[in-house]
Amino acid sequence: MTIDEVSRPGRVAAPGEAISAEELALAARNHSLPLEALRWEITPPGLHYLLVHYDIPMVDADAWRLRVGGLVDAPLELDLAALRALPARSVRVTMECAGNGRARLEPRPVSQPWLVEAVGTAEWTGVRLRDVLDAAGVRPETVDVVFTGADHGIERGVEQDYQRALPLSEARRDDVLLAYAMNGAPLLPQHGFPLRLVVPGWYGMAHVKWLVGIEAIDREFDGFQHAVAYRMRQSPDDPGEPVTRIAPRALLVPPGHPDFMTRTRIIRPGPLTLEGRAWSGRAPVDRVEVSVDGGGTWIAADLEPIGEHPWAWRRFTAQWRAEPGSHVLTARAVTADGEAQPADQVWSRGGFANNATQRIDVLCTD
Ligand SMILES: Nc1nc2c(c(=O)[nH]1)N[C@H]1C(S)=C(S)[C@@H](COP(=O)(O)O)O[C@H]1N2
Ligand SMILES: [Mo]
Repeated sequence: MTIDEVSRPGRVAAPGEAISAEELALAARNHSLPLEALRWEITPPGLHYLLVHYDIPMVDADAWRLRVGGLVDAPLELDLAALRALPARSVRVTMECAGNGRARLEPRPVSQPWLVEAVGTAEWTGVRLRDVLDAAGVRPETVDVVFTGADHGIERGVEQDYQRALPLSEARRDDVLLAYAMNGAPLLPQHGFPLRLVVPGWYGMAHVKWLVGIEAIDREFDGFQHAVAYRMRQSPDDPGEPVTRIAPRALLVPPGHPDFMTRTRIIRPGPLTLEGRAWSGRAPVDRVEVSVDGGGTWIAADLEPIGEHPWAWRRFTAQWRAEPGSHVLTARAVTADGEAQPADQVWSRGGFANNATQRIDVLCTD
């Protein structure tokens, strides 16, 4: 075999082409949030979604170092003790994979086949990225700051370390963290032990795990995960806009109890409180609407106020008197800028940012 046979270009499935064993293998490694776990404000350990492009590296915490270099006055080499000695800060963040919603697209881009649940919320603790950039003396001519993970692989024929960058202004935001703890405990191996970047409001790909390097550069970063992946392309030669901030989304906790195979929900007739969570990395969510007839008619949900955690999802509830029969439940978030979740898919070749509304089949019976 050759590398080109092993590592093929991205492609879109043929009409009606089923999800392949390769996609199943990815889906079994990278799990989503079980929707019932939307009940928790902070996602319990192990239920946060997971996305790993290559392998989870086994990092020896004692030997590990973070190297900060490039356009800086004083290159740094920091161990965990040095990072923990800096002022600590916690931020509650809802993180979502940019590919969430991909498996529902028609035609379907062939990749990790997420439905709607590639999301989770955690309390991240660490040091401000800005404090570390200031300690290194990042020069003003810096354009992008590049983050390198300890993981390594091949993607569409290109061998690489996982790397993503942020513009300097974004990297210097008050709430961007180098996090060594998740929900008060050291990061788990799969979530980036011993250190990861956390960029509130951005899709998951920006939050580089297993961080080993930070480099200030004088140009826009053109690595694979920027120039090739994570762009909203309509065709292979479309340059596309980069994928950055999380589009608004509301998800309902499926009510009642499920059928094992179809996941159809069974509920009894009578009054019922529907609940869910809504978030956006763009303008804040202003309101959530719920529909029990597949988006034909909408009712306003009660939405928790923003409170102290502007980057975390917010709970909403709606009252419903269920009548016997079949129903399709859905919800949509609308931001303060008037951006509403669409009923129709948002299509791109990579299958990014498809925030089309959820659909839950419900059978109401005695
Ligand atoms: N080093 C590294 N960082 C990474 C990734 C990766 O494969 N390698 N995956 C990214 C993507 S695409 C997502 S969606 C998030 C997922 O974070 P989680 O697994 O902690 O939920 O991590 C991001 N950070
Ligand atoms: Mo992702």
